[in-house]
Amino acid sequence: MSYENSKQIFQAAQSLMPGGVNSPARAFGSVGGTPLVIDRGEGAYIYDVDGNRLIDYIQSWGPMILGHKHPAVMTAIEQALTKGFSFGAPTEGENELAELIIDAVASVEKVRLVNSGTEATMSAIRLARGFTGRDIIVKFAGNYHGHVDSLLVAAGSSAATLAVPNSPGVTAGTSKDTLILTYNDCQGVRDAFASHGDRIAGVIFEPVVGNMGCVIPDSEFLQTLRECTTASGSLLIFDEVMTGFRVAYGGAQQIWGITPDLTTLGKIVGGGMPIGAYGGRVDIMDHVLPAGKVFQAGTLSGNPIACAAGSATLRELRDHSPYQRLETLSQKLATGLQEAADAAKQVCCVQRVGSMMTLFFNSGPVRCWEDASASDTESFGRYFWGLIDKGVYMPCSQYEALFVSAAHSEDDIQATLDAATTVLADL
Ligand code: KE4
Repeated sequence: MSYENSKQIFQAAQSLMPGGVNSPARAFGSVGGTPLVIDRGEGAYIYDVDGNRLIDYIQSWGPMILGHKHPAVMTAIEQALTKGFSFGAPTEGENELAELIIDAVASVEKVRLVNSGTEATMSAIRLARGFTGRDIIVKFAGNYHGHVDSLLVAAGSSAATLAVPNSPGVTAGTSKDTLILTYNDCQGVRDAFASHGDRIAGVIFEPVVGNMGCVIPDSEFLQTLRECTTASGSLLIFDEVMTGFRVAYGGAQQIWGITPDLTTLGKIVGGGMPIGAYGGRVDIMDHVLPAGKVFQAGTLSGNPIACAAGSATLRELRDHSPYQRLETLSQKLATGLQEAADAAKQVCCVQRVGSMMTLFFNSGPVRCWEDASASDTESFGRYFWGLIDKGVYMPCSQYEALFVSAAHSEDDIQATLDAATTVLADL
């Protein structure tokens, strides 16, 4: 496959945007080589500027669960465009998307629409602090919640839970109120609440992790988070930006049977257009300005075109549920990838929830960041490029999840497994 046009366009991008990209995840930093410049998408496929067709398992990092250019979403966007693009005033389409979210996610009684997952998580932790009057936010190593200053932190020294900035520009003052714990470590959660419980405003975590690769919470871990937050008067925040409408129509909270106090959403909820959302108990949400005093605002929040795309996507998922078919296709892919790795005597484990999964170059099980970070990322890079050359577009990092869409066919899954079998055998 030729990538010459991608190389030329990406080279030109270097002098225009930092690293030639508008988000670092796209820069192929951990797999090397030049990112493919994408020209268009159709269903389960993307086409790069060199005319190569690839089976797309990134899907814009999750939003395109229906596949690219789904007719119902296209029609909804086209119809919305005839009325204008943005008004900065209430529109009925915002009511419609809010109602779809509230009807879908049991714990969400009221919702605020924003423009990204980052805005959703940033706002949710501000709300948790405003509602409780407390300062500390607990997060977990290996969980990503967007580029929120206070969550761009790494485990610090001393108690191993004190956070320190892990990006220039994030101040010690910003990170001092963040505690970092280990995912799936129940005793660590109990110890943190024993030491700081009356100062903890909230706990935010990924109820299925996508951002260290797909890592699954133990049921005891979920129960411990719910019990400790309830007992201490802290808020439990499910960051469902990735899992919302992905692992189930009602998100991870539907499959785990745990009720959070706040939920953050993004990706699928906008159908590929820039939308995030945060919502939860009405007594909490009514603290948000102008109902309450916790400030949060946005020029393009609830944008009519984005709401049309999001509502059309959620209606399609609600009325023509793809989840059983996604489960069947995803199980076949996960089983086949594991079998191919085993046949090639590669030390790998596949971890999956619904239509999100990761092939770790790791003996597994991967239960936390310490486990994940021991993966063989060099082998992953060769696996990634081997699949690119065979027309399969996997997430460009060991620490991401791949996504199966409703547009993927049995043939696409089989073609992917055929390619992976060869690539893994030749690694
Ligand atoms: P955005 O601000 O990128 O819309 O959402 C941030 C976010 C929040 N919470 C979770 C659980 C997320 O996964 C994300 C964003 N996910 C990454 C990919 N793992 C987005 C890709 C990128 O940064 O370009």
